[in-house]
Amino acid sequence: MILRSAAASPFVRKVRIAAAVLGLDSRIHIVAADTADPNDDLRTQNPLGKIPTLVLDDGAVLYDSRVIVEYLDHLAGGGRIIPTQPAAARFDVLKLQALADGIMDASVLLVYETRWRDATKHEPKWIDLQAGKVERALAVLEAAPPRVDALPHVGQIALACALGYRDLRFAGTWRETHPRLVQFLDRFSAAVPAYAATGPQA
Ligand SMILES: N[C@@H](CCC(=O)N[C@@H](CS)C(=O)NCC(=O)O)C(=O)O
Repeated sequence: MILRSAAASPFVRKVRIAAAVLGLDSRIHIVAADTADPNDDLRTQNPLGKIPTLVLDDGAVLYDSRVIVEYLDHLAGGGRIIPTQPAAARFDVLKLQALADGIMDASVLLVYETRWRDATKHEPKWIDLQAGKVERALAVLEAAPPRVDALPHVGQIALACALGYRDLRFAGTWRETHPRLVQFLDRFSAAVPAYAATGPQA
């Protein structure tokens, strides 16, 4: 399988950690994609031109990290990093993934504001809207941080990637005010070697 990727993408990192903890990483070949390049064949593989995009061995394509992690979990037998039962546990995990993905989405949009728009055209109200999502989500998570399991579920993986992206692009400012999330990430990083192995500098 081929994973269209970029080293800094937190969504790609989520997929790579999921593949590693499921023992599937050796079956995935990482191929860099340039989402800004109209000639990159990423846009024929995924009309949205987004990463992660996974090209399967038979040429079929899956995209969106949530779909890809669901597929990887299925390949590994199912119910490994996305619980199937009890339903309450399943939806808690999926909700945590959605919250962490939301932090990543808002953070990526903030990065794009500086990448794609001239400084004179930055829109403070829109920046505040995105920053508020991150702030509120981090506050909710700080109040009740998830535990860390030896085989992490996809919610824990996504949260680690969201925090890692805040470290990379926002100078880790979240650390000062979220000590319980710092502890979560320290524990996650110690329990899941794939976290360090998939970092942007790795
Ligand atoms: N919901 C998507 C989000 C993926 C995403 O936003 N990826 C970014 C890179 S971190 C991207 O491809 N950006 C290029 C674009 O939006 O055109 C997922 O979970 O895979």
